[in-house]
Amino acid sequence: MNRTVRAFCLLQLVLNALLLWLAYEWLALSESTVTRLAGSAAAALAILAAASWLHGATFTSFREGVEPGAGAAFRTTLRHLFPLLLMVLAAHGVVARQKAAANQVAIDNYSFSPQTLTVPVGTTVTWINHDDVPHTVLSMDKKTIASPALDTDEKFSYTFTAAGTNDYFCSVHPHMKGRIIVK
Ligand SMILES: [Cu+2]
Repeated sequence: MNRTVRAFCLLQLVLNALLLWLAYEWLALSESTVTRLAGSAAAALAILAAASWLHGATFTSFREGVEPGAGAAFRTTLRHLFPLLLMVLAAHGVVARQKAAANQVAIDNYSFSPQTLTVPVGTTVTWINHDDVPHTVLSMDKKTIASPALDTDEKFSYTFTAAGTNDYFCSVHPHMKGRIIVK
């Protein structure tokens, strides 16, 4: 591998990684409006096409006897598309699950877990009741955050739009306390 080829190879890798990162940052799984969903779909298509071309170009550049060109690049991509998609979906699933778990408070055995959670402004926190008795999530002022009684496996979500410390408790069992710190 000479120096030019190595530099080209590195550039391809970096650009591919950049495209995948952009795709991940731009595409949300749960879009709230049809317009945003359509925008995301268009962005996804453009990113997929660009990534496909880069991927195919990388392979055809280094294969002997294949004429480098857009056609060969896309044909190579088509052959590689299925395992690639599986890899991207798997990576997305892992990251999405970690993100979701990071913003979740479990109610287990009459306590909130984690008891103190620190999240960035704009985060939606979800409480889920794993106990077989009902619990609630109620802020100290009893109105900012006010969930209904949560039965087993029921969830309640609240989006924190301002920085600050939010203490809450369960109105059924007032000794159950928790804190969400929003930064
Ligand atoms: Cu309770």
